Amino acid sequence: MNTTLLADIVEISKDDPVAFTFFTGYMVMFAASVFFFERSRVDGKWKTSLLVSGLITGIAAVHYYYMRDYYASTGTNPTALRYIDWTLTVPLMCVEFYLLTKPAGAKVGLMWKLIVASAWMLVAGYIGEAFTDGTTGYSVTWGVLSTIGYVYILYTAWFGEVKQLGDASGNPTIVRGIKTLAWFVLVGWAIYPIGYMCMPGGWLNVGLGWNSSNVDLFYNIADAINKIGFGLVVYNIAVSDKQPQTATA
Ligand SMILES: *C/C=C(C)/C=C/C=C(C)/C=C/C1=C(C)CCCC1(C)C
Repeated sequence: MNTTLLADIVEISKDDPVAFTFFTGYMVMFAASVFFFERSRVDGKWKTSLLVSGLITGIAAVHYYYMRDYYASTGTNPTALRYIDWTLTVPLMCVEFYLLTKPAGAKVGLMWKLIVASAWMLVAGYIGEAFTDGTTGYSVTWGVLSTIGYVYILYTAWFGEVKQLGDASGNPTIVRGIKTLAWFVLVGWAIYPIGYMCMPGGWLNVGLGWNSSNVDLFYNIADAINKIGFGLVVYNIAVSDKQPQTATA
């Protein structure tokens, strides 16, 4: 197998919306990173959170750079690059939850539980995509296993430790911000399993005839919404928080 990266891009075909989203995705991730890295508008205690937001979109930008070329030259899903990107960026989103709840007493264990759940979700998803035999049984089994990790993060953000510590902070800006992030996890992250189900054997593939090129369409749109959206929520918390700097920051 040829793993070198990769031929020059000649053109984007006008009937290839997937290629279009790869190129746009790269550029918006890049632009968002510049925005988040410029941290002079926020208080000292929020600078780390903004840095992490910029790292999330920055890591994504680099992967999109390679994924768009991969897609443009092969026309196939850049599954490995996709999952390498997620394996780095989703744990960093878990770090954001930890940083937001740390002033209210979050322990580092909370961060690790979320990271382990996200790793579980992604490893199962990767096995489900990369090694699929095209059967529904295979696709659904690994999809369901992956969903266990997803539901754990969802629960923690909506009802569990993240929600409780947010409330305990007594800071309305943080309570509202965590609520918004929880909505992102519920609605924005739910786009990914929709993409997954377009894989051979997946329910949307079998049921509606959606195919592998839809996978990247869903993933690219979801990434832009979630990675930039998450960062903007954190940015918004940082600029609207009027509470004095805490000792833990
Ligand atoms: C920046 C990247 C993000 C936020 C990626 C999130 C990915 C998911 C929430 C993926 C979830 C999946 C399932 C819940 C089941 C099917 C397999 C996955 C991995 C697509």
